[in-house]
Amino acid sequence: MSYVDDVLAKVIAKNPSEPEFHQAVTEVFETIRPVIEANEEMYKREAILERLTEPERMIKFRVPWIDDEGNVQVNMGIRVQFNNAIGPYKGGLRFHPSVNQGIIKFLGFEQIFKNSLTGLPIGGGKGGSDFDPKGKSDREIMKFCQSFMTELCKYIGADTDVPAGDIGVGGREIGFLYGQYKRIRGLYEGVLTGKGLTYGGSLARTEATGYGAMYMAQEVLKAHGDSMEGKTVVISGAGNVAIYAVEKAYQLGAKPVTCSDSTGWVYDPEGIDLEALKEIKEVNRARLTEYKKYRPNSEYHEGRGVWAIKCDVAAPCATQNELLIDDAKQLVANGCKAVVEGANMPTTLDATKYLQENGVWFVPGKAANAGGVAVSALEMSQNSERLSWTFEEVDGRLQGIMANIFRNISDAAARYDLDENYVAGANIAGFEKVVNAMLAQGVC
Ligand code: NDP
Ligand code: 2IT
Repeated sequence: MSYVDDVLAKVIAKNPSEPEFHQAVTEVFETIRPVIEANEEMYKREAILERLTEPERMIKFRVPWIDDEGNVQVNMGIRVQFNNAIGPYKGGLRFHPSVNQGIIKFLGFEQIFKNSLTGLPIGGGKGGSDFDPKGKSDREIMKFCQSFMTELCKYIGADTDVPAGDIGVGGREIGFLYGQYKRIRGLYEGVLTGKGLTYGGSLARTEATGYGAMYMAQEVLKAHGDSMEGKTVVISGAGNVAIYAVEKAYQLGAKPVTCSDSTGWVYDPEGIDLEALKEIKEVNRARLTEYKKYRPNSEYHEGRGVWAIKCDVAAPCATQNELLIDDAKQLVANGCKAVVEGANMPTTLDATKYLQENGVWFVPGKAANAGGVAVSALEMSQNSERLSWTFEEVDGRLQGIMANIFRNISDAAARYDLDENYVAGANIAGFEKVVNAMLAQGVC
């Protein structure tokens, strides 16, 4: 058995009931196989793949809090510090009832390679809780965040581990988490990113992931002699990433026509009304059923279904495994040219393969959604020098970083005769930097 297959089998056996983690590791291992096989003895001797798949540290803790009725509630909190070979652990916190150890491990594993691709000095980590923010009052959110940080603050710091937002964690939650960290640790430091602009946040961090995904779409089209101008874009999700993907799609001259949440989806043939979407989701924290009140000519459907709409570019921006094989078939049949993953691992392995085999340019999340964490790293830089850069400065750097990522993943794929396989390119380019650093630092 080859070294890659041997370690993959061990990872699956050693981490039962973690299908998402198996999926993420399988995708990376399958695509870095040529790199490993070119130097198998050395990688095996150094146990690189075993070290890469075993988190450096996992912290699990109880999060007790008291709801508005005075009842004691208990949730699980977790932080996976996966790999700090190239910088402090960096990655978001997810608050969603589906959160478990396997999901946080898959996200933390992906983050290692994504953060490497940004070209910035950040290692990989991820955390979260099975807490469900839906339907909770602001007071309850605050009490939960304070309890969560009371435990987490022992393990993080501006130079050790710097969390940020993810599903269910946005500006409101980061504010409450930051306040509690400051209070307990007595440090006013850049321990979290995605902070508010009045207390150390970076301009353009809110927009960064969605903007970055659309910059990536622009890059991949440009590489094929085309542009976003006049393109129809199908987007899933209606959260932080989706909203700013819609905004940037318009700025690039394209027309985003869909969005979705966990109850249903909207098709607006004239183009999604960005202001309505922001009001529904950012201000009112309401459901997409409200959208029709703003746009009577739009369609609202229960369940899932955005991938059935004809488009040039598809951007899954909600959650993992939301674009399935039948969706991939529909996209191909409708002439879709490019898929850029705004979410983390939104496309299943078989759907990815189908899209690639049918000539769709497929840019995986660890490259396409890296704009968020890249601007987080820029927020860390600004905090360190105690300065704030302008929106134009940060956005300009973001655009440069996305173009650089596209160049690097294209080059890495070409070096192994895997032209246009951006999944392989992203995994190889991300892997090379981390592994060089690991080898240089010895067995640790
Ligand atoms: P938000 O919480 O802001 O929005 C998530 C959106 O996806 C909501 O519309 C939500 O609907 C929908 N959604 C979430 N889970 C499910 C589910 N199980 N089934 C159906 N719909 C679901 O999160 P973000 O926009 O920040 O994150 C979206 C994706 O992007 C995630 O995969 C995240 O890991 C990834 N990402 C985020 C980054 C960031 O900077 N925020 C950076 C890089 C990647 P509802 O409200 O109904 O639950
Ligand atoms: O998946 C991700 O890259 C994020 N949720 C953002 C992480 C960060 O530290 O900004």
